[in-house]
Amino acid sequence: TDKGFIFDLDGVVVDTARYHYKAWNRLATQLGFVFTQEHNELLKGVSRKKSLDILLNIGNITASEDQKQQWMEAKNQEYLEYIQKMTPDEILPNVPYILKHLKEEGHHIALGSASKNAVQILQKIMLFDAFDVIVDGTHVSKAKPDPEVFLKAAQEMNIRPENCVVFEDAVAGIQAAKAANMYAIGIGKKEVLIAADEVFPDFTTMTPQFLGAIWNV
Ligand code: B16
Ligand code: MG
Repeated sequence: TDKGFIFDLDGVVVDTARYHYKAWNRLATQLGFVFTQEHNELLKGVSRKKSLDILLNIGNITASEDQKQQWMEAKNQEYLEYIQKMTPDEILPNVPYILKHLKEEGHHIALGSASKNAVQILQKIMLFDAFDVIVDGTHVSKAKPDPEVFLKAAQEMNIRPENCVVFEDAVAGIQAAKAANMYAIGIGKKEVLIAADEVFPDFTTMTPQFLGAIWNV
């Protein structure tokens, strides 16, 4: 068909936010300040570099670019240790069913993630082959809320942006999807993802009927 479905990774396909949190939290502790779960919300969907800047801002810390690079590398090393241990059990509920359904309907399926570790994660959870196109943090120069990642995915699927649906858990990701002129489905809380066209708490309440009706309303 001429429809494309773009999935964010962290927070949509898997819950890696808790691993990001553990790794950032270790850094914050080393630097001598408290980094809460609420603070971690600000990092969702945001690039590694931007995440560090937000974290340092919370701790009121300034640092040289060299120092920041070192901290980012240390954080990522720890994060990689967590994701090495991931298994397909960590795929969020109903995601495989929705992917299978969309494929059976002949739709195009893409990954649109800010993460530079996306391919490794997909391999660990055995979902690498489920995506026709993968656009991640290694392919883009502008992070969400810039639409680059999603526009690139649409282009590679050869589908017009207005015929694409994006599944996103982050505010910055919903903004990126809307800036790309796509239909944005939020995964999370309505109060948080206010700019989304529709919000579901997770994939368990999303039906094939709903997805099929998006372009007929
Ligand atoms: P990495 P997504 C994003 O992935 C995460 O939500 C965000 O918390 C993280 O900082 C970013 O990836 C970069 O990740 O350090 O692995 O390159 O939600 O866009 O799939
Ligand atoms: Mg996300």
